[in-house]
Amino acid sequence: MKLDWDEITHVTKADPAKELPRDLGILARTDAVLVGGSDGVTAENTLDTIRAIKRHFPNKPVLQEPYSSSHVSTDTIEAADRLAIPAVYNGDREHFVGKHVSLFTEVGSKPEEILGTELPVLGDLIAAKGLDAVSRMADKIIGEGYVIQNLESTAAEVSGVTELYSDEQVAGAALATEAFYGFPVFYLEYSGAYGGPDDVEAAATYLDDTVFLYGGGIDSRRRTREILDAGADAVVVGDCFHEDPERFSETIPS
Ligand code: 1GP
Repeated sequence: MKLDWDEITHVTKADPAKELPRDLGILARTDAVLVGGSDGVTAENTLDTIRAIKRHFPNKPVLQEPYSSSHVSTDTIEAADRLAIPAVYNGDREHFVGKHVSLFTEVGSKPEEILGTELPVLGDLIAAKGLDAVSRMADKIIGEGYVIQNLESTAAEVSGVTELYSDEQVAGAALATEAFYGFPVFYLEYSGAYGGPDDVEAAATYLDDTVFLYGGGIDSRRRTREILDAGADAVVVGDCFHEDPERFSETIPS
């Protein structure tokens, strides 16, 4: 499926470890769904979540956002339209370099060298479907330059984030994404807290070709508007989707 970011201003983050709202119809007006979480996520619950959403909305873009290779299986790769993989600027080395080199080492290796490694899922995929499947998978991967700005969040804990960036550093990370690393997405993550427009504005100054996602504490149309007006391309809404479907609907820009 072609992903047209110009059409996307509202993204829902569905956490596979949490129960989905009973009426998935509330997703009708969100533009895309990211499936991922930091705690209790497995390839199985991820697959269930992706499939449940696709059953209701076959044409809505659904991206898997795995934090660990254990969240990924041949089935999740096939079911999701993209794999969005965070590279956390203010995390530990494992979350900016280590994981990704491991992943692509496997993707680029020959099947017989992969089978039996600690990421058997990819080995199985390659053995079953050949190297074409590997290149199809590589095509599905998009990198997200990620800054996590809430030290209390599980995302910060699992990514080894111990310090917040200043507005200037957030802007620097945005500029590095656009001008140096070339990730298609820059994601400013306040997970569970509302960060306000200041560092959104600072980052937006430097983002032209890069899609700019903001996530954290969006629970009203006013906040959605404030973040979009500050220069983000889209808001990502997580907690509200699982906890308060009515409020969730109010976060969608009219
Ligand atoms: C979390 O950015 C998302 O990864 C959304 O944050 O849960 O605070 O809405 P909330």
